[in-house]
Amino acid sequence: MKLGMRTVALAGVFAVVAAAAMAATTTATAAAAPTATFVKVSDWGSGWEGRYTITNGGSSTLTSWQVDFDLPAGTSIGTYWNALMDRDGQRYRFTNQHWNGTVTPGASVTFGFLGSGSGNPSGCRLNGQPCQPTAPPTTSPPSPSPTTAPPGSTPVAANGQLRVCGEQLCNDNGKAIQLRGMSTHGLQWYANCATNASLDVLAHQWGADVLRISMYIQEGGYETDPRGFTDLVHEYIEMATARGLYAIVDWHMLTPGDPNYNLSRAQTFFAEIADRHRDKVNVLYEIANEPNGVSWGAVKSYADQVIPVIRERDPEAVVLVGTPDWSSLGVSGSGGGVDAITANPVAASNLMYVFHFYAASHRDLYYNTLAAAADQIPIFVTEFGTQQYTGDGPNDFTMSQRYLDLMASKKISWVNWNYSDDFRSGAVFTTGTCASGDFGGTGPLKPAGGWIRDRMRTADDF
Ligand code: IDC
Repeated sequence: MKLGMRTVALAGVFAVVAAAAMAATTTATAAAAPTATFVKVSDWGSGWEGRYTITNGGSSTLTSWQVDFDLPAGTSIGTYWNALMDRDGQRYRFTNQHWNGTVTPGASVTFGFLGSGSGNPSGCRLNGQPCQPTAPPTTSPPSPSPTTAPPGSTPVAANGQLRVCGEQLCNDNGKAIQLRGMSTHGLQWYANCATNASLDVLAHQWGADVLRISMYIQEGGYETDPRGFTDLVHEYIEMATARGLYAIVDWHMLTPGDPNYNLSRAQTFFAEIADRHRDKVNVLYEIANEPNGVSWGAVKSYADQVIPVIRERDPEAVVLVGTPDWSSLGVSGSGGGVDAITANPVAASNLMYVFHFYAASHRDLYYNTLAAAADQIPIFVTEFGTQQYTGDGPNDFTMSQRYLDLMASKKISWVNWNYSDDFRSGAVFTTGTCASGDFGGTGPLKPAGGWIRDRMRTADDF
């Protein structure tokens, strides 16, 4: 009897050891070749975030990779990052970006995307071979544990489609958030400062959440080549998207100051932008950079004619409306101030009003205006500088820090002017940086660049 029990017990031990040995064998077999493993990281009903991790279990280095899979009808992919995407019907193909194609033995890379609909990928192939060479386990799939957690989740992956909730900007889960980022300089002058290399630095070293794509209309901008500038903006939206950044499409009207002067151009431009990018969750539309010399009524009339063009195509996206007197909410001139806006607001949801300031010039007057207005209307600071309103002259970091503290406490999103190597003090890079193509670290930064980079690198509260 005792012996019998002992035998049973030993048999039990043997069974466990055998199972462990088999598991080890399975793992060893699975590890012999590169694999691609899919995890649905989160699912919010109408959509989800998916990630593939490619692990090189083989003994030779992969120099490129390509993952193909099917999605069922009704399920599609919008935003994606850390890969390039192609699509043939419901068959999707992701290939490496130039910076993550090499996977040494034992290493892994991850790319991700946001899906809508409820289906899952199937028929996965990695470089033409099944993504999982061995039969998938019959037990429940591994839960998304620390090993599958995102190495470098992006701002868009974390927040999804933004909306305006009360006076705040909210993410997909209804949490009020603050975005921080940089504006390009005018694309007609400094497109060479916003490249794949510089945007990698902005996304991965600076920790930016948002890129403002600043397309002037006059001064050699859009009006001189509508097709060329529209294509350039498409390209920048894709570049921001590939890095999981939000993209503000800035209709950078400045001179003349009446936005109605460019009304039909704006309608043409935004129709195409919204058509092309309607399935992305990361595009914000800034329809008038800095109205000036006009009343709030003129700006509102313009907004009333541009917003429907966007909404017809991209119903949910956040729209940003410039305000009188160079987007000062009217404080610096005769535009009528915040009261003119609250008395006659734009009748559209997911809409925010734009405020710009240059700390060394605008000081307490603008600070107090911003502090008061933020409790009354949704505000997005799409442009500010730590220097004078010329974008030049000495920095006032003390005053700038007060503004930043205010914006942090009220979760007002901000974008700093500007990500270029223009000679003025407000351009973050020293002259010649963009031609050199070496944007990393703090070496190429002017004082304003180093200061703003430090403030962007602190953790986001998403
Ligand atoms: C300035 C640029 C400068 C350029 C000028 C052209 O720094 O190189 O020659 O525009 O108009 C704004 C504007 C922004 C200005 C910036 C600094 O939105 O276009 O950039 N500024 O003057 N509003 C307040 C300041």
